[in-house]
Amino acid sequence: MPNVGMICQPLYGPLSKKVGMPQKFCLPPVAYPSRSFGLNSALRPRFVPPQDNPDMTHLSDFPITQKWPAQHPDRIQLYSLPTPNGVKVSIMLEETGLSYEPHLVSFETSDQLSPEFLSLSPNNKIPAILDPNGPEGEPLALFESGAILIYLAEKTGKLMPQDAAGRYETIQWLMFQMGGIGPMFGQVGFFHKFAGKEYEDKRPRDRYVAESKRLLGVLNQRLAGRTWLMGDTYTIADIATFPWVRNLIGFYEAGALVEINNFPNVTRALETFVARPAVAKGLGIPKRG
Ligand SMILES: N[C@@H](CCC(=O)N[C@@H](CS)C(=O)NCC(=O)O)C(=O)O
Repeated sequence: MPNVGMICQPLYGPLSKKVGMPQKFCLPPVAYPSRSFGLNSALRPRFVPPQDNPDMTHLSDFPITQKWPAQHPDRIQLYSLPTPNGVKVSIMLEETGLSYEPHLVSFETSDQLSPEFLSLSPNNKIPAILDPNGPEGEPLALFESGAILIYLAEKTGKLMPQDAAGRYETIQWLMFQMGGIGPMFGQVGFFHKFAGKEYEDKRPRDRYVAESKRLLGVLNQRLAGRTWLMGDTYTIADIATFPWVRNLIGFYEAGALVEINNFPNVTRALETFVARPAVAKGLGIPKRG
């Protein structure tokens, strides 16, 4: 590694004095590989082809399989419900053609709070997966839809650009959905359609509606002259985003409230999205009981 010296950052504010830290802290420089590090590089997790991995069916060590037994332990196990977060993963699985076995996690019977589900998804939220054939051929359990989408994209080499810059840009829009669109639209649902609609004080509802409109404006601008968030390339960022737009207008019945007609690029992309066969199929998986 070339000696470029230490990287020093000044520490600001009274905290640095209070905790007795030096006014500057220094780190050795990080050596980044000079070549590009897209999905094709050595940093990509190594996946073993299923036919070369006879040991991959040992799912019984995972307590979740006691409540939801695997009929096909060689397939990816999906624990979900067709909500906007849940369908991201069923749509992704349909789009990639991976074989999987869906299991319904019913909120009516509080399945998400069962010890078996919590053993895999400690935040008691769907979706979650268990892949018998994860990196290095070992089983991999995952929760958080964004993490699952990235994982499945890397596993298959699909729905994510192969070049490093395109990959990070896709992740950027994925995070925009995870941190903005999902949480804000969800609050609109609560205050407009569910328990929060009884609240006399409309300020919380109006705050989330205003923020959702702002986010729709950002999406609309990004989609101007682009078919998808990444241009001509359909990616996991679209799979994360459009189920939420569909839900806002459909299930939450908030289309008029957010003045969805002001965002024609968003509605046009939504129409293209729902017309995809894999999307139409994934939207209904797992089947509700
Ligand atoms: N950030 C999480 C959010 C998942 C989430 O909120 N899931 C909801 C359904 S859409 C859930 O499982 N709710 C059950 C509960 O809160 O008890 C993700 O994207 O996976």
